[in-house]
Amino acid sequence: ILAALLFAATVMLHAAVPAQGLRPPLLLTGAQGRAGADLSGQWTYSRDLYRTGLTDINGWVAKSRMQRYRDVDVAAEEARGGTTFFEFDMERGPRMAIPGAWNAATPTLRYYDGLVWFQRKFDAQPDGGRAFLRFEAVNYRAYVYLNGKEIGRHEGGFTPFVLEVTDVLRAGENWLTVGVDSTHDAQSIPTQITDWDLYGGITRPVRLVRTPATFIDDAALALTGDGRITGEVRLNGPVAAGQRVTVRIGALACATATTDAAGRAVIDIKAPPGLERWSPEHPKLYDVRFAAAGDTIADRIGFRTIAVRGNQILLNGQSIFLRGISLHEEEFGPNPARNITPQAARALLHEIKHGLHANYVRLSHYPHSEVTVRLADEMGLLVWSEIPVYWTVDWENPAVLKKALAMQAETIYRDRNRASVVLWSVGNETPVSPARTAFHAAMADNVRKLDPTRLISAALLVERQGGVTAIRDPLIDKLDVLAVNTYAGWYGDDTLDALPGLTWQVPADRPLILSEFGADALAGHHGMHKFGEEYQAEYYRKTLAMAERIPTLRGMSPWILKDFQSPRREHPVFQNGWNRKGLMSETGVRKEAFGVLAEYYQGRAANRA
Ligand code: GCB
Repeated sequence: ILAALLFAATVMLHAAVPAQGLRPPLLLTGAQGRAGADLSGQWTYSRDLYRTGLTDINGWVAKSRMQRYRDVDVAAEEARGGTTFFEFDMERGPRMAIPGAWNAATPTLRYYDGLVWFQRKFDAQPDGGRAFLRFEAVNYRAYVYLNGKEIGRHEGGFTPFVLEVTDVLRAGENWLTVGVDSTHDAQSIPTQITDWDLYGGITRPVRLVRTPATFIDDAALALTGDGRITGEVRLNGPVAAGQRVTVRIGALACATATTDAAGRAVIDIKAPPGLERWSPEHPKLYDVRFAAAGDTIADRIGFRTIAVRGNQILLNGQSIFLRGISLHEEEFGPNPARNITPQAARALLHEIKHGLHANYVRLSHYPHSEVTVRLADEMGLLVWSEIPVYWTVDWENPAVLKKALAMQAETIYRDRNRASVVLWSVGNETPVSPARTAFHAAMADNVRKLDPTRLISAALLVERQGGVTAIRDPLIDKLDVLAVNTYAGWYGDDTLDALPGLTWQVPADRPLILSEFGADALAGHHGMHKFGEEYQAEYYRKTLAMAERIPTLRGMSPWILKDFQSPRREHPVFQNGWNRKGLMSETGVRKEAFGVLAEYYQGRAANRA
C-alpha cells in the first residue's frame, strides 16, 4: 500500500514541464485565433491507384505528364496549342467537399484504398510575416505541394502537422496540391486490419495561418497536485534570452516569466486562491492569454488534478467512478464521412452526457478531432485518449516505434491544455509478448516524460480459465489505471446467466476500468438471440451485475455509443458493413440497451459512487 501511495504522489507532484527533444518541430497551437484562411470547401481531385504522380519509372514514363502537383494550367496550355502531353488536369477534375473522407463522397470511391490527389486554389498577399499550412488530419500519408514545390510530407491519419510556406507563397493565386495515400501496411499505425472503416482523405480542416516573424508556437498550463499552475511558452523565430512573457488567467491571475536563449519560458505560480476547479459537474474554463514578443494567443483552459491513490481515481482529490461509453469518430447518419463539425460533435456528446448520464468518454481508437476534445472540456466529460497501436503492429521494428512516439507526441502537444483529457492510453488489445511489452513500455515512458500530469492506461486482453478471469500482463507495471476489454456472453459460448457468476482476479492496489464490453443488435430486430435488441439489453444487465462484483472497478466505457462502419462486419442480415454494438443505430435510434445503461449510470450518479 505504501508503494502505491508513493506512486500516486509521483503522478501528482511533477510539474507540467515536459522533456525536450520529442517535440514536433512546429505546433501553432493558437492557429484558430490567428489571421489566415480556412481552406475548407470544394477541392478538385484525381484518383491515382498506381501512384503515377509520385513515381518515375527510370525516366521511361516521363514523370512530368502524370504529376498532378505541377504548377501548370493544363487548359491554358492546351488552348495555346502546345505539344506538351498531360494526362491530368486538376482544374477540370471532379469536386469534393473538404474536410471529409472520400469514401462517403461518391459511390465510386466507397471502398477505394490508395492515392488521391486534391487541389485547391486560394488567394494570398504578402504581409511581411510568415505563413504556414496547418492540417488537422490527413488519413494516412500526405504529400504536400504549393505552387509546384514539395513543402512536406506526413504520416499518421489523426494528428495535426504544420508546414512553413513563407518562401513559396506568392501574391495572388496559389495552388495547393495534396496527395493523400490511405494505404496501410505492416509497418503503419494501425496496420491494414482494424475494425473500423477506411476513411481516406483530408478528414479535418486545413488552414493557412499568418504569423509575425517571431510568434508563440505553443503555450501550455496545468494545475499540479501541489497547488501550483505550471507550464511553458515557446517562441519560434528570431529569439533572444530574457524576452518577457505574460500569462493572464481570466481576471484571477497574471504571471510573468522570461525566455531562455532558445525562446522558452517556464511558468510556475501558486494557484490563485479563488481558482475554481474544472469537473464534469462544473466545467469551468478560464480565458487565458499568452503574450510575448508582440504576439498574443488565447485559449480556454480548465484546471483540475487527476491522480490515483491505491485503487481509487481521484479528480480534484475526490474519488470518482468513470461512467463512460466508447465512441468512434463518426457523425450520426447513414453515410458518415468522419466530418466532425461542432454540431456533429455536440450531438454525440449530448447523447453521452445527457442521454446516458455519463461523465466520461473513451475516444477510441485514435486521436479524435480537436472539435470533440474542446467540446468535452466545455460540456464536462472526462476523456480517454489513444493512438491506434491496435491489435498488432510491427513490435520489433524501431522505425515503427519511432512513428508511435511521434504520433503520441503530436497528440499530447495538441491536447495538453484540455482539462477533460485525463488518461493517455498506450495500446488496445495487443497480444502479450516480450517485444510488444517493450514497445508499450517505451511508449509509456515517453508519455510520462511529455506529460507527467495525466494518467497512463492501456486496454488489455484478459485470460480466462473456467469461471475465473485474470490479467496476466507484465505491462501493468507501467500503468496507473488498468483497463480490460471483455466480451464474455457475446464472443464465445457463455450463457448470459453465467456472467454474474464469473470472478475476477485483479491486483487489489490499482484502479480497474472495463474499457470495453458489448454485443451487437440490429435496431428494430427483436428476440432473445444474438443480434436481437432484447439479447443486447440482457447482456448489459448481466455484465453490469458481473462488474458490480469487481471490488477495484472504478469505471467503464462499454462498446459503443452508435453503430459504426467496418468492412470486417459482413453478416448479410444484421451487419452489411456495420458493427452493430451501438446502443444507438447509425441514425441515432436508441436500442433497448441504451436505457439499461442510462438507468445504471443515473443510479450511480445519484449515489455519487
Ligand atoms: C474490440 C476492439 C474494437 C472492436 C470490438 C468488437 O475489442 O477493441 O475495436 O470493434 O472489440 O466489436 O469486437
